[in-house]
Amino acid sequence: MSDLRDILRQKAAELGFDACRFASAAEPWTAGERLAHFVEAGRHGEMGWMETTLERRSHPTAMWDGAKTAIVLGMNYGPEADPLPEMADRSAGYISVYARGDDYHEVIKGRLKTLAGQLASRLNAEVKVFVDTAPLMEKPLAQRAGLGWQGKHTNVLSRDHGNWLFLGVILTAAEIEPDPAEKEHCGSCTACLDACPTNAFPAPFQLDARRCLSYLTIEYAGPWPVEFRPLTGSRIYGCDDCLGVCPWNKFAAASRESRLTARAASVSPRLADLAALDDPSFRALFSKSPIKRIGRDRFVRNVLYAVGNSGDLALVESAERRLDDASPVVRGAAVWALSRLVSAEAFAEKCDARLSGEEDESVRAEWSLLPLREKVAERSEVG
Ligand code: B12
Ligand code: SF4
Ligand code: SF4
Repeated sequence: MSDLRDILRQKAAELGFDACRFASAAEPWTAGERLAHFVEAGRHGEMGWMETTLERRSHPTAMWDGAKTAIVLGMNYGPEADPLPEMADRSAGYISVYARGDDYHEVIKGRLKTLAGQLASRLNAEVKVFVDTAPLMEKPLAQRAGLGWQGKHTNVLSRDHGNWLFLGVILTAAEIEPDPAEKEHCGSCTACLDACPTNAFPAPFQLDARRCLSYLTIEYAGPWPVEFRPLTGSRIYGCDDCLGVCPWNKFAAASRESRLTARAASVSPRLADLAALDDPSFRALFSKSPIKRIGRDRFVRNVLYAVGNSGDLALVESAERRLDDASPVVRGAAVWALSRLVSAEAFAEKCDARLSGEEDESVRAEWSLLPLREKVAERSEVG
């Protein structure tokens, strides 16, 4: 069987994967109980699909009772340079590294299928492929296969590749000899916990997704709780802070996969341009990108929160134009952005007249956020 493993590793490398390791899919684990605790505590927020698939998600055999072996693949999406300093430019948006090229689901899935086809033809055994969207806990499987370990930020990192790794899994009914599991190598380091802008880690190795900017920018549909809006800074899609500060990135290299290479439009795009996107121009700009999935309204909402954090008065007009947007979540975010950029008097002049014509409850609520009005008033008193 070790011949088969070598053949698959070789084939995986030819397909552009940077790691290919094997684990038992049938042995019990504690990850399912931890997932149940995560959901019981409400840490999944509005990702209701985690709750509805909880049972099937708890262990590979709960989803497919024939699963014997997991083949875990890693693909390096490392950037050319440390991306975090890009956030110093507050008039530009920050898009997380994983979303700067083509959608990784599309890049990886076809190759997993090719690899699974090779396996099936050699073993005459059933195979299934997974990347991200199935009810399968990919990270604990990756650790069990020895691909890396779940760091204190909960993501899988590796001694060979650092933090910028996508995961994909092939489950098979064939028994294949497993690789040794990886141990945890975080030691006394707390860099990721300390770097998190929203304090999203209730404890090391645990995340409260409700506080995570990746969740808020991508998964959360409505107006954000106000406390998180200033904390997002210029992050408009995903967040890389906890990954980017990890010392193990000194072993990371730039991705060799051209489809994952950053597009020019995804590195420091101007907020003024993004705030002006309508649906067709959003779709055209982010064609084949994972960003397309969240839709124009949610994306422009994020852009307007970043506009409100920019301190750039040249962006006042961009926010003001969105006060009449067809989408309530965009109008609400425009109100918030203006309240941060202009004086209380200017805010009243630009916005108050519109309140009487506003029918959407959530947008009206933006005006009635007392702390917001008080803060605006306070700032104009000071300044
Ligand atoms: C839901 C989800 C999210 C949610 C929740 C994230 C999370 N940490 O769970 C949100 C939207 C926030 C998110 C964000 C991101 N995600 Co995401 N996400 C997923 C998804 C679909 C499921 C993950 C899951 O099951 N979460 C549930 C929790 C309970 O799982 P967990 O964190 O693994 O829980 C473990 C720990 O909490 C630990 N634990 C709990 N208690 C205790 C106590 C002790 C003492 C110890 C030691 C451990 C421990 O044990 C649990 C079980 O292993 C996976 C794909 C998949 N199908 O697996 C991708 C996935 C995890 N995401 C991925 C990525 C890239 C990201 C982002 C980096 C994207 C970005 N740049 O914005 C961020 C990272 C944020 C972060 N710090 O985690 C990659 C990660 C790849 C990797 N190398 O790990 C995955 C695997 C997708 C993929 N196929 O590549 N994601
Ligand atoms: S992705 Fe950002 S907000 Fe989420 S846990 Fe990491 S540092 Fe915190
Ligand atoms: S930053 Fe430190 S604690 Fe966090 S994952 Fe990396 S090594 Fe572990």
